[in-house]
Amino acid sequence: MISFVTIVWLLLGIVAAEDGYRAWLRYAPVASSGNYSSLPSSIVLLNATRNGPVSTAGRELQQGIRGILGKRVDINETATGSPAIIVGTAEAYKLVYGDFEEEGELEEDGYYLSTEGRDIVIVGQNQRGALYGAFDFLRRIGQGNFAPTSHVSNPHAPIRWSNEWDNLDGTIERGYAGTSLFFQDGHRATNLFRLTDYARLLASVGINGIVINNVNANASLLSPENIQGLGSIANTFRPYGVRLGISLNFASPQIIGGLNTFDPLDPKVISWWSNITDALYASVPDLAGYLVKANSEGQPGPLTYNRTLADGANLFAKAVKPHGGIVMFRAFVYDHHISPDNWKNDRANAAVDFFKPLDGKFDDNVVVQIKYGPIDFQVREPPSPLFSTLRKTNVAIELQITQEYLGHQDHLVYLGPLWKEILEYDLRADDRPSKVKDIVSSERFGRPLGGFAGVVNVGSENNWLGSHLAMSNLYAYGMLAWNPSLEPQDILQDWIRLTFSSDPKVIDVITEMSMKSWPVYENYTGNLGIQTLTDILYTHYGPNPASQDNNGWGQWTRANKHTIGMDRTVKNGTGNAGQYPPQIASQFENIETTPDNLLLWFHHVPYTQVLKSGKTVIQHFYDAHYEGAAVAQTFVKLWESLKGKVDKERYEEVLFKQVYQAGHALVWRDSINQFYYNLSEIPDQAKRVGNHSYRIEAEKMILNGYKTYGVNPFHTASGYNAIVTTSNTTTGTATANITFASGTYDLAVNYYDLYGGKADYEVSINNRTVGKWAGDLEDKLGHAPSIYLDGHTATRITFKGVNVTRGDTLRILGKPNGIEPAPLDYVSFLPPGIVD
Ligand code: GCV
Repeated sequence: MISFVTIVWLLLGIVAAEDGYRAWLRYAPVASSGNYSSLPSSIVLLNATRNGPVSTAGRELQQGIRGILGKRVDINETATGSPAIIVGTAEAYKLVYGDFEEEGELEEDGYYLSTEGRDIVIVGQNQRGALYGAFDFLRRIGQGNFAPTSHVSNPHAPIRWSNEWDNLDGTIERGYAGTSLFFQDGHRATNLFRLTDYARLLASVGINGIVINNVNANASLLSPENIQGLGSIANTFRPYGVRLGISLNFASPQIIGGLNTFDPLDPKVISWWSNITDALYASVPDLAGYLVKANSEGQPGPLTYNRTLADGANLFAKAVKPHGGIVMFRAFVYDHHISPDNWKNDRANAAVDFFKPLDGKFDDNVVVQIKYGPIDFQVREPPSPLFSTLRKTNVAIELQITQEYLGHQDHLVYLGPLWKEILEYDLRADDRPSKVKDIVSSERFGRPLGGFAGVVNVGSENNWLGSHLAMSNLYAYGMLAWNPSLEPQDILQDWIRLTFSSDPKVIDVITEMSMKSWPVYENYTGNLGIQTLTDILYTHYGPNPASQDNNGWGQWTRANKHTIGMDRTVKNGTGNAGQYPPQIASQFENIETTPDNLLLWFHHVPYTQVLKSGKTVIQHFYDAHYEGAAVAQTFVKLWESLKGKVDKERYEEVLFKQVYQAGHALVWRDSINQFYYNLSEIPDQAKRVGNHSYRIEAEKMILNGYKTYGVNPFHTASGYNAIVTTSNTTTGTATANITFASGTYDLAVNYYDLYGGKADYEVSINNRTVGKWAGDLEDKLGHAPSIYLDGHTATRITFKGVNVTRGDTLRILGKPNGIEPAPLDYVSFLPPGIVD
């Protein structure tokens, strides 16, 4: 029989306000406590140091068990003789209880969890491991999984870090969730309370290090005051076993040190860094180390003095060595002024070109941190060939949780499957199995160090990443860094149960949306390995394929009227295919053996090139964009099917994003298709591209106070034009006679929502108001802002089930505000089931 108290506690779990702050650590009640009805009533903490991870584990277990099972457990510091949840290091456990049955050795940060006997035993190789074991236990019971278990779990790699690109002024580079939790006005933030909760989140998925400032580093982080501030930040992370790291500006000795050089071999520079390092360790005794971006995108580095990148890395390695620190040295080094006129130039070659000659020259506490692909977190890239090139150097893989090229958390893109594909990729070094995951774990080439770095960029938004569903990426990052053999779908479903609910419908729906989301996003952005096709010169958000080419950034597509793609072959192109080990190189060298999804990454082909699928390249583009955008529409309906099954606040917030994504997917679809249709002049076999029979173009309406505006890029407006008010104080109206057959339609209005103003709109039919809205998405979404009419600001609002009689008058009234001239693109009258 369920008691009254149990019912109240279950109800409390259901109705508690949910804003996403607690993420997967909600500790929501589970309905059946199964075997755990006889859970011990006390926790015994062995060798717990004040504020150490074992103490944290005790508090976390207490809180979790209370939330999940409604049971109060006490904490003791010594064995009681009664059944207990015993938490501590293996060493401490053995002293008190003797050996424990463990299958497999405990490695650094690993743990043993047993729920099979009278006691629940959670034993870590170190204190951090014990905390991870506690989180494993809580993850299980939090999902209603009460099956007895006894297992050892060791991390796949020692380095499992988050990187945050926070600036001292409180902004976050490529952050889409508000302002910095770490810094404000040039100093550490005054209020650090959220850092404790962030530390919890990170520790709960096995992250053991955090670099808190942008790799484009500000030297004034090293001022005495800021060094002291770092001490306070480290104190908030330490109880969770998360060690602090910082990014360095290579030129600091000159910028803030008063030296006239930052030459890494100059004795004055060496001693400056050694002193600063000592000061840092005095403030943060367990500082994990440094992260360095050098000679990349305008950052200073050793090349200025004709020193090698290894000279630069080793300078820091030697400084931190006596303190036990490490240096993460980024392989993201390239020249962003290369000439596009030379068809042999290739940014994708840069990492191997720079680092191959240095293999073996890095100190053993240097780890070269390599982005997963050769360019920059695109929607699809092959793994970086540097992974198989460096044999005598420690390496780590850099992944990006923040969705810089993948929709800024305003599009749903679950990244587990993308990362998994890269990690499982077998590079066949020396014709032997050489999966990326085994290279970065240091196992394949027998290196002492290796691991993972994930660019997270959490911000001040309550839900951390600005999107409830995007949090699956942070969870999956930690889980895959701990064990890359896990399946992304399994990880996702654990996350859904912990974050939302164990209701099978909730699990099915979020699984379906999330597992489709990466292919869907790839379909309506950049296909066949051409890269994301976003605007790389401005926000990295909406479509602008032309921005890729004819500049020094090297993210070229080489698209012209007849052909497209980078020729990266050895025989004819940039030679990039030849940077891979022979088996992979020969696969990429030949069109026949290159998979369709990387065709344009490696080959320059006519639009009429026939793919393995039997379609031409151009028809694949058209079809994929239509398919992707169509599936994005279904996410709205799928999510709506969860009404009442997800708390109201998160339900509404996710719904808002999905509706927005559905509209923006259409912007992407039309924009990319129109761009390539214009360029190639090859029509869509299905005759969809450029034909929109349900639309009324705003520029074709009768305008009063509005004028036609040629949008740039042209393909980000239907018919290339939009309308804007004639001045930023004039209210405009656009009217048209409706010639569609009488009936019920969904009325969609495509408009532009600019940063810097909140225009008001009203749409009416025969003076009957259909809807009103404001151009205020900048307050509701997180993507990088734009002040122009373009692919970033283009968006759609839909009014459903509008009755229309042929001959009615459609009228839109737009009232400008600030710099936003109430811009309108078109109105669609969509019969049921039509998306256009
Ligand atoms: C932090 C890309 C991003 C930059 C980022 C850089 C890097 O170029 O657009 O914002 O800089 O990568 O990873 O260093």
